Amino acid sequence: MGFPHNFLWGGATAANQYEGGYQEGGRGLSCLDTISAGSVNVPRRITVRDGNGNVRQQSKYDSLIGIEEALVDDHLYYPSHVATDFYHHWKEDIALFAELGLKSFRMSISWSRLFPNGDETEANEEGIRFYLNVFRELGKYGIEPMVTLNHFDVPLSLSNRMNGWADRRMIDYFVRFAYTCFSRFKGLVRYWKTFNEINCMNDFATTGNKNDTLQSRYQALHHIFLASSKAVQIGHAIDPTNQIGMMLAYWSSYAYDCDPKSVLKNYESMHERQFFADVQVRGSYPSYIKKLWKREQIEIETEEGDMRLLKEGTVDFIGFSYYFSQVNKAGMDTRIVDGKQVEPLDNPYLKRSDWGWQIDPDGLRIACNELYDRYQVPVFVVENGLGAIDQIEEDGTIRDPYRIDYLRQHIQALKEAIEIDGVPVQGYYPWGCIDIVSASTGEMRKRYGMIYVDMDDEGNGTLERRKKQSFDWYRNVIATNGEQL
Ligand code: BGP
Repeated sequence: MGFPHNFLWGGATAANQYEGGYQEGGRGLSCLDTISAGSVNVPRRITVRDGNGNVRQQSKYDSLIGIEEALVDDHLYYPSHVATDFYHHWKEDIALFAELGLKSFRMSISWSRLFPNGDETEANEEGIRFYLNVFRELGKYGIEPMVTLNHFDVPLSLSNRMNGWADRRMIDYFVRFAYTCFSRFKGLVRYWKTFNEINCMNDFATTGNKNDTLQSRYQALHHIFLASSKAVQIGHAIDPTNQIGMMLAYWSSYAYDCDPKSVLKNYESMHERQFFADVQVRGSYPSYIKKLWKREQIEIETEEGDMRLLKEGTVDFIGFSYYFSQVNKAGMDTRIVDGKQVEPLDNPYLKRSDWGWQIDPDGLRIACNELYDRYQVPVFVVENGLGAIDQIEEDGTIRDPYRIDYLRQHIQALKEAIEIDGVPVQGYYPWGCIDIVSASTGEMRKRYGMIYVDMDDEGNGTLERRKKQSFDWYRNVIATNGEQL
């Protein structure tokens, strides 16, 4: 009963939102380094040089066609540059994770820290040393690293020179990067994921592709799928004990009413998520996507051996993020963009977070079941949490009962997925176990952590770390293996 004895109680982060040190240790720029902050209502902006040589900022939703390059303007503030500075605080932070009792810690590797321009033949040794230090320090405390090779983090040079993942040469560059990680960190890391939220990799920020046609997006995705499959094969060959997974942004979705048209719409909306796992777990392109390509006159350029590679390079597990659920109604455009529905439709049974995300713990249990029923591989919840504004009280404490409530209800739902439904969930990683920059808005005030970091939305702050009330609560959850929530 309850959680298995070897359950991985974790915490999750990503280099582009946490690491900082953007110009230190020989690191090159990544696409995200060119994107400044926004807010819940104002989209983040990219700094670009256009065909006439003018430097300006534009919304990340505007077309980048005709843009010569994306760049960094030294007068502007970019949240990824310092982020919450894991680069200089790793020892202190890992000690705090150990005190919290984490069994596992999820982080990502900055591609441009190991390969500053993305296509060098030798890795940057200073970058390798940084991650070796981190993994050894985690090992010292018995904390198992869960490493995402690529969390929305493409070297800028590859975007400016060859349009990122739209170019097939990216496969070889990524495979060299993956090979370097598997071989240099062998024995220190056993759990890997190839690409974060692969179903969200559809814009410049996440792929380096400045061409936003559907044709180009699916072509880039084909390259990403192949790169992932090759990385899985290489990772298994280097160390057969490696567990290498995919990572999906998941949300449960419901038909708003029993109008069969709404039910059908909901069913179709599930394909938008399943497509990615169908390729990465089952190993081939599903029929509904081939039909969609036909309708949209999309022709994917492939080479001989591509389909075999997809079949042979399937993943060992599914990691997924889960924050909210969604409802679909016939006749309404209910797509999800940056965590928000295009036409927000309230589910009358649920409340929304301050950032409009519909809170739904039972949806997590449903998600676990949907994924395991269809794919029959172990699942890991590698992101879950509540983005909220925290206040420091006069006595210096930070009380975050709202975050505790959210986590408690979701862990309870997870327990039911394991205990009642028999889903082999192997780990749970609250997102941003320490405060980090928000991906969608670039804000600091949208905090997820159990450890507060003194930093504001303009990049001012001492970076001092401070435990929140949720720190003690989660420590007890881990210590009792989820018995005391
Ligand atoms: C996921 C990403 C993370 C993360 C999280 C929370 O989409 O994998 O990088 O940030 O969502 O989103 P946000 O930071 O926008 O609140």
